[in-house]
Amino acid sequence: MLDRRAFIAGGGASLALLGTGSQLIAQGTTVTRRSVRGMTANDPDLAAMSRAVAAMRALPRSDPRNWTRFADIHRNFCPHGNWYFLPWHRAYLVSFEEIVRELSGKADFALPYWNWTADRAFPAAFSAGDRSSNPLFHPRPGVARGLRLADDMVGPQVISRVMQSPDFEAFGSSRPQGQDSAAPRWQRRAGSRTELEFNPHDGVHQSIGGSMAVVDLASRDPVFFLHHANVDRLWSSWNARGNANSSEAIWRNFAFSRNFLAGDGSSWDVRVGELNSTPALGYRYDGDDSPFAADVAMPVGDQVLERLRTYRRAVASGLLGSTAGVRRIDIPSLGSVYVASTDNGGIGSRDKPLAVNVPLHRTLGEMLGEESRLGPPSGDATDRRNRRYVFAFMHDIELPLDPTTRVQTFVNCAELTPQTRIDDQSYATGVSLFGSEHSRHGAPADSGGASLCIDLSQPLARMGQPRGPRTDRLTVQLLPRCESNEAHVSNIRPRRVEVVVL
Ligand SMILES: [Cu+2]
Repeated sequence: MLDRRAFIAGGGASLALLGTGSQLIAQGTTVTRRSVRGMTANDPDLAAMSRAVAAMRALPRSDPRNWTRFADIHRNFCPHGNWYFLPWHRAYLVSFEEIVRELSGKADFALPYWNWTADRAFPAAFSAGDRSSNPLFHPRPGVARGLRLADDMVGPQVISRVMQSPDFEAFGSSRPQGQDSAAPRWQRRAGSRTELEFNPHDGVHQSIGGSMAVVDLASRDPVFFLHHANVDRLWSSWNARGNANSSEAIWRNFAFSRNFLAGDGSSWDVRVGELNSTPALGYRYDGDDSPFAADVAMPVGDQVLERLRTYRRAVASGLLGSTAGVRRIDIPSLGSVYVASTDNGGIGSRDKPLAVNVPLHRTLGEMLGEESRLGPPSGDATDRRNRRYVFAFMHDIELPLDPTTRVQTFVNCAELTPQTRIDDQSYATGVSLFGSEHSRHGAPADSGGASLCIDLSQPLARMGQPRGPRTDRLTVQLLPRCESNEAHVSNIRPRRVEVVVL
């Protein structure tokens, strides 16, 4: 991997990466991104960010660092719902940090982050005053209504579930369907959105509202960068726990060309493989190692990773197709992976949850073996070897017209009604829908339908699986919630539901 400092020594085209203002970085300093919690408005990093945002707003349109033009980079290039989501946004933050260094004169500027799990209230420095007195201010309907981020979106349980994702594509959203090369056209095609993205990431965007709730405008709100710094911090923290990023060439070799800027406004091209680790990019996070240490165990064992690799290879090779039914992939000495798929014509709405029955033709106990355990790994070696996962993929989703709809997902709930609460043992998680306008209007026309990957292991384990009720099907249930007076704007329909028993 290339080190940012190595670029300097190497010279050549990559020199542009640093711009001219970052003397401290050039000398090998790693800056520390700190939590915004407790920072006062005159904190040196916040003050530098504030100065730079004001300067970017004052730049003419002819300068690519002009605030609106810099925000348009997000509109024009950002990937969501696929495995470029994390590296692309990491590079966008680095680009912003470089510009702030250049324009604020604070050469060791480090972007603060907003740890919404620990700090549910909106960062005060961003909501104080008004547009004329505070460059970090922005109109935010959600904040004006008294933002309260729910446990179900950003709470410790959600974050530890995210941190227990077994591999990179289960953690940071998966590869676009059918991707067969690292050609630029794959950048914004649809893969499957996983919980880090569809729950805390999408949910916080949506909850803040205003620009933040719309992909095309999101980064016009300065808090965008603190929100994404926390997403980026969770990625770095997942790695620090011993989880590896994807080793696939079509991920690592993918180039973001002519997307980003160096501090001086020249173009900065970067490959995904260069965005793998934060120290190589000149920064780290404070308290990197201990945000959720108490309830997060070790990474899964090699057996689980081998099952996942086999499954992903089968998907990539087109082996699984998309016809309804159950398919089995046998793995020498590791048993079998099952993929059960069904088409769906039903629609779920606020008043009437959707239940999709996915026939398995045998019980989960028969698929998994009685020795197996579902859900996240503990430190025990046998336990890690026998650890299994059940994922539900919802493909080609027709999304609700009201993008503020939040979709609660359940599995095998005996009596799901609009009154069912999320402390029910069958509850899996909640889905927010940032970027649904892109999926609906097809901003990149060929991006494919939205797709979600939901981990059912925890609710199924709570319900006693694999030894529990001997049912030969799984019922995946969706309950949209929205405030609108008209129920139909919450309508959701996944055209295909796939259950993967790993
Ligand atoms: Cu975002």
